[in-house]
Amino acid sequence: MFSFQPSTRIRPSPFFESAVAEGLKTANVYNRMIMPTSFGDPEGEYWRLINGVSQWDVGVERQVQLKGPDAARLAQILAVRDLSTCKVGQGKYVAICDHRGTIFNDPILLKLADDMFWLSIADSDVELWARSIAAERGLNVEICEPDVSPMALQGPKAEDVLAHVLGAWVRGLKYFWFKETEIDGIPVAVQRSGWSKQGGFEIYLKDGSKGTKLWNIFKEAGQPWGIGPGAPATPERVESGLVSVGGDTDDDTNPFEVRLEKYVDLHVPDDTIGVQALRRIKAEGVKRHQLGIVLEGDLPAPLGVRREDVMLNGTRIGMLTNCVWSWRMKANIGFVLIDAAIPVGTEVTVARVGGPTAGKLVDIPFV
Ligand code: THG
Repeated sequence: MFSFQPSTRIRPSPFFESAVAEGLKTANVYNRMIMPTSFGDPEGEYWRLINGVSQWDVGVERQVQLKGPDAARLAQILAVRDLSTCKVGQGKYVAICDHRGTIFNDPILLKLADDMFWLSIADSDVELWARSIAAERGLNVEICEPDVSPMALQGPKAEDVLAHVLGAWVRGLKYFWFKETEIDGIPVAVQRSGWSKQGGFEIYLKDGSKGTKLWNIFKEAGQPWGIGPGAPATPERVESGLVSVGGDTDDDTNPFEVRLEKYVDLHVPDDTIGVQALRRIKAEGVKRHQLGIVLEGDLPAPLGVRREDVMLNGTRIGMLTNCVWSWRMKANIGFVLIDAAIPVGTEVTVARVGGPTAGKLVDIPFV
């Protein structure tokens, strides 16, 4: 019997005990934290997200807080998206690139005040990066990880549950906008967001000692709508075309290659990290693109721990970066990152662990 070795290096979220109480069966590591991934019924959890409401411990979406006179300047130096029009109370999806234009994180940026931001990060150390950049550029800004942990309610019924707990005002919240409030005395920020395309909200808990209490408030309030535990669902996010930076990208991937061009503003100031490289890349032409693939075969054959080669007429044209069984499409689907000259509709072969498998390139999103 295998069990987990407790460690100060791998942090459970404030909702972890609730996830265990709900029957947590599998988990992963993300941002050096435990990320719940399944409660034993992946298909049931998938349909609950598509048709109902699912409750997720996404405390692994750690926050990096920028505060002080130069906070807005630092945010714009870190993100290759024009933030000049971002209002207090608004969130924006941003790409963070290195000096070569390689994307290594894609946070949601929340503007809490003119001099205070949170970066709700994907899986890499943005706090370390932000501290280094701020020091090197002599900026007057304090960088820390606040005591803030997101929990998500996702699915078409999420809004009803939230309105029941908080009031009808949540129905008027615009995409990525948020409001700071309290739930039964628990301080939170509530945002219309979440890593699915089924609609929903994230509740950013601002007091880590109240995780179980907050979880149970929504667990109980959601009973009439059939709420149950879940987690960011790979089949849904692949069908919907959401990118997983670090999963679907490698150490050389720029935002253009993975369909994030609309979140890149090449006119941001020259001191934004990566923008000069991205202007060059854009002028020279992007060499790879991300497409969907539908594979032959009627049994689930998920990608293991390695990406697989995509072949055309015996030549490697790129890689399969994820693959998952889609219950709606009844096929293995995935994303490929391949030579930009190869178009949708092309029949390719993937060098799968189980043997060569035929597949057809398609547009994203799938559904
Ligand atoms: N919520 C919060 N933090 C997060 C995530 C989240 N941090 C990590 C990770 N997810 C960041 N990545 C994404 C990727 C995509 C989206 C959100 C966060 C997303 N994209 C929509 C799309 O691509 O269609 C909409 C983007 C837009 O149009 O502005 O939602 O989920 N707190």
